[in-house]
Amino acid sequence: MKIYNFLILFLFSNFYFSADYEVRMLNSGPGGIMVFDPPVMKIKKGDTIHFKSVDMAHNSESISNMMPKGGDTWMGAMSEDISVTFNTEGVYVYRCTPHIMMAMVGVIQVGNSNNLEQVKAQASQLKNSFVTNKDRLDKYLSEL
Ligand SMILES: [Cu+2]
Repeated sequence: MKIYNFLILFLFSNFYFSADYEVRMLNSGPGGIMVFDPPVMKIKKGDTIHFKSVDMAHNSESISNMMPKGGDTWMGAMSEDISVTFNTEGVYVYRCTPHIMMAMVGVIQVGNSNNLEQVKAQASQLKNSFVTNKDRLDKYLSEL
């Protein structure tokens, strides 16, 4: 009976308790100028990331061709927090809309990384639009 109760508790905790994480949007952080911190996250399906507007004039926006098929897109308002819950597994690259030229991007892996090769192919295109921090996205993706 005890074991049965334990199993029930275990199942419930998996289904109903998902984790919450925070990513700060910064003018300057551990990884340089104009960064998401932390820039690379590995989370589970159903987890939520709160993008915190710490410094002004940043946002978080998904990139439609750098995410898994069927994943939800998001578009945060400038200088405002946004919370995103990830219900589709795969690798997501997102950007700060005004600072994409400075490679203000972040990477989130939700569960598996089945679409990583496709994301890397798109990354080599996106890199061309970076004026500074040209190697940043490659570095992030290599950390997965
Ligand atoms: Cu920004």
